[in-house]
Amino acid sequence: MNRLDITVVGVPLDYGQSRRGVDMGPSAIRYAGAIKRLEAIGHTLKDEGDIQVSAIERTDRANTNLKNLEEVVSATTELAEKVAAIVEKGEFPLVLGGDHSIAIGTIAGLTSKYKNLGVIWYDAHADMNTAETSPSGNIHGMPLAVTMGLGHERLVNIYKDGQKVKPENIVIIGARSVDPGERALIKEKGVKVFTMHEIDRDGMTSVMNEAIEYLQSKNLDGVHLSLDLDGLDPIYTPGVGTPVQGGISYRESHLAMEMLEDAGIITSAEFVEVNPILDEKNKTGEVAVELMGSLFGEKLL
Ligand code: NNH
Ligand code: MN
Ligand code: MN
Ligand code: MN
Repeated sequence: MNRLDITVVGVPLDYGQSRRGVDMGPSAIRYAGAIKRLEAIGHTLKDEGDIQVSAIERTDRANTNLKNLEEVVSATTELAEKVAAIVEKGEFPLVLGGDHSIAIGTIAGLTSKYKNLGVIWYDAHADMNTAETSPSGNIHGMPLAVTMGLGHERLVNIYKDGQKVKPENIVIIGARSVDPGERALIKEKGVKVFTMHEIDRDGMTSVMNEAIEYLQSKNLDGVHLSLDLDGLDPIYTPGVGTPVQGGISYRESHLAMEMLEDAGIITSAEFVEVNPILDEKNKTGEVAVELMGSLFGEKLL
């Protein structure tokens, strides 16, 4: 891989879901050695520390069923500005979560540079709920809908008004827990989804080749990887808030990262939903860092 100037930003946000603790994700990932690991490959790393997130929940609730809307809006707005500044300098943003609602900010900020952005959503879930379809009110189940311009206006209009990514530029990999409203939206918008069924049936090699060819046919100027650690099977990544059995294996995930690296298409990345309180001795943080190694070009020989 080309040597990159990678800028790391942590987002200790856990207001996008109900289980506290994922705010410690950035620390866990740093503790597992992310910075040194990527430096050893030959990249130049700069760690900008964490976005400020209040540890105190606000009590002046907005009139909505979305949980902690104000906290999510303020953190993702700050993150979007930070990510925009990073890409404007020609650096590669690597964002550490925090729950998956942070993707709203990451992707919004990326649009300051990328006018036809692609997104790979590596996740057990589709994260395409809106306030109307959400079974939980948790904003971490909504970021992909928001990115397509659907959902609460406060979220949709972060950094810039409206849609940030075209539905046909999105690929979901690893889905196995999809809510009824999400299923309808996937069909209506024509989002490309590789569920566990396709991974089992065709194998990860075939799925990744197809995903990469699909994105390469879209004339994109960048591709963001949004990797939710719950995309993997919980036997490998137990430290996540909403584990779903029957997930992507550790080896398949390494292969997927290596194939993305070979294709050379990824221009930004985020690793989310690492919850050290639910984890077993930082196993999930360590898997995140190992996958970063493969994504950023670590070679065995
Ligand atoms: N689909 C459910 C919801 O919207 C669960 C989402 N949980 C996630 N998404 N971890 O990645 O509440
Ligand atoms: Mn997710
Ligand atoms: Mn998920
Ligand atoms: Mn490997």
